[in-house]
Amino acid sequence: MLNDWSGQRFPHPPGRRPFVGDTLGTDAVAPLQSTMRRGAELGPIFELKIFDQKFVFVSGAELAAELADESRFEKALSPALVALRQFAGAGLFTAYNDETNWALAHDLLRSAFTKDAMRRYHPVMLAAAQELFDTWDVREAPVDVSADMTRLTMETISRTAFSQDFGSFTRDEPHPFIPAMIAALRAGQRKGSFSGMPGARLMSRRIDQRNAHHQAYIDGLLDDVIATRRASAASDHDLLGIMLDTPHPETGARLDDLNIRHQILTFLVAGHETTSGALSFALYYLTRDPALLARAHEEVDTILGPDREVEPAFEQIAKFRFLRRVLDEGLRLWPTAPGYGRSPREVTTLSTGHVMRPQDWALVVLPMVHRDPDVWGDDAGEFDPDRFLSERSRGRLAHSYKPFGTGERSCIGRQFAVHEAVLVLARMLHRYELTPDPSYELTITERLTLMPEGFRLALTPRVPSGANPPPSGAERTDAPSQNVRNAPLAG
Ligand code: MNH
Repeated sequence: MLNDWSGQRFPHPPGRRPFVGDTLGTDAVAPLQSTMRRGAELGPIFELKIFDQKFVFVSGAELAAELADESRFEKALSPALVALRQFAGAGLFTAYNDETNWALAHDLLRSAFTKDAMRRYHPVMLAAAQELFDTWDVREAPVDVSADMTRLTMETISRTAFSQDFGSFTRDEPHPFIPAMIAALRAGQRKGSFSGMPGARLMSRRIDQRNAHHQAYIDGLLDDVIATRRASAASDHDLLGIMLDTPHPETGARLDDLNIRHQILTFLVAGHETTSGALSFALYYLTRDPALLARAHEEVDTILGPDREVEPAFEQIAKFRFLRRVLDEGLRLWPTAPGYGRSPREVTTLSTGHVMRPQDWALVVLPMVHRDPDVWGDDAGEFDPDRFLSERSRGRLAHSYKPFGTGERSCIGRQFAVHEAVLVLARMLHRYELTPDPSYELTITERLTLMPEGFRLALTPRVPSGANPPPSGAERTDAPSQNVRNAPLAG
C-alpha cells in the first residue's frame, strides 16, 4: 500500500513537518473537505503525506479523464477500501481486480440489475416509500432528511436484494443490525486512517477487540439469513436467490457461503448510504430555490396529475427529466462516493510528466474534478441542473463527470439508485409542501460517504395543481377508514 511513486514529488500544502508530514492540517472528521480546501491552489495533481503514507490526489478533469482510460489504468484499492475488506472481504466493491470472486460475482449479479429486474423492484420501492410517508403523515415535527432517507434506502435495498424486512418504519429504535454495521464500518475506517501511523498495529488490534461482538452479531445474523433461505423451498429471484441458486453459465462455478455473506454486506452498505445522500442533497438544493421548486412541481403535476395518492408507473420514472437533472447536479457538487483509486496496468508516463508504476495509486477527488472551471465554467460552484440539458452537455470533455466511478469497476447499482431516487423525489414533491428552515447552512458529514447534516424539512400535505382542495376530514364520507394517510399534518 505504501505509495512512493519512485520518490517523485508533487505540490503539497504549506506547513509540512518532519515525521508527521501534512497530518496537522488534515481535519480527521472531515478529511475530504479539508483536502478540497488545501488542494484548491495546488494544480491538477497534488500530494498529502500522512505520517509515512503518501496520498496523491487528482483534482483536474483532464487528468481524471486520462486515468479513466481502461487500456492504461484500472481500479486501485485505497487504504480505506483495504480496511473495508476486513468487513466486506472480496465482495464486489472491495475485491482486487484479479480476484476470481470479482468476475464470478459480477457475471452472476449483472442479471439482478437489468431493466426486467428493475421492473420487479419498482413496486417494492413504492411500498417502502409509502411506509415512510405513513410515518410522516402522523408526525408533527420537521423531519431529519438524511436520517429518514437512510431508513428508506436501507429498507429498499434489503427488501429488493435479500427479501429481508428491517422494520425500519415501525420500530422506535433501528434494527440492531444497523448500529452493529455502523460500528463495524467505523472500526474499519479508523484502522484505515491509522494505517500510516506509528503503533498502528497495536491500535488495530484494540479496535478489533472492541468491535468483535458487533462483527460476530452481523456474521451470525447473515449466516442465518443464508441458511434459512437454503432450507426453504422458495426460489426468490432476488440477489440472494441468484447467488445461492445460479452457477456461472460458462464455468459452472458458484460463490461460496463466506463470499455470499460478504456480498450481502457489500450490497447493504454500497446500496443505501450513497443513494440516501444523493436524495438529501437534491432535496436541499431544490427546497432552497423557489424557482427550481416550482419547476419540479410543474413536472410532477404534469406527469402524475391531481391525485396526491397516485403512484408512478415503472415507465413514468424516465419521464421526470428535470428531477433527474436535479439529482445529477447534486451528485456533481457532492458526489456521495467522493472518489476512487486508479493504478496503471504497466509503467506509464502521465501527461504531467510523472512516471507511474502499477504499485502506485492516485485518488480521483470527484468534487474537485466536478468543479474544474476548464470544464464546468467559472460558475462551477453554483447549482444549475440545466447544465445537464443535452444541448449544454454536448461537447463537454468525456469522463469529466464520474459520480458512479469509471470502467469495468464502476457502479453496478447505478440504474437502481437513479430509479429509486427519482421515484422518491417525485412522490415527495407531489405529495408534500417541503419547507426548509431558512437559517440552515449546509454542513456535510463524512463517513464512507457524504451526507448533509442537520438538514430538516417541515412537511405539510400538498394539493397538486388541478386538484380540488381536499374536503375537511369531518365531511369526508367516501373513503374514511383506509385513509390514515390523509390525516392532516400539523406544523
Ligand atoms: Mn455504487 C461501485 C457510487 C449506488 C453497488 N458505486 C461504485 C463506485 C462508485 C459508486 C463511485 C466505484 C468505486 C470505485 O471505483 O472504487 N453507488 C455510487 C453512488 C450511488 C451508488 C454515487 C448512489 C447515488 N451502488 C449503489 C447502489 C448499489 C451499489 C444502489 C447496489 C444496489 N456500487 C455498488 C457495487 C459496486 C459499486 C456493488 C462495486 C462494483 C464493482 O467493483 O464491480
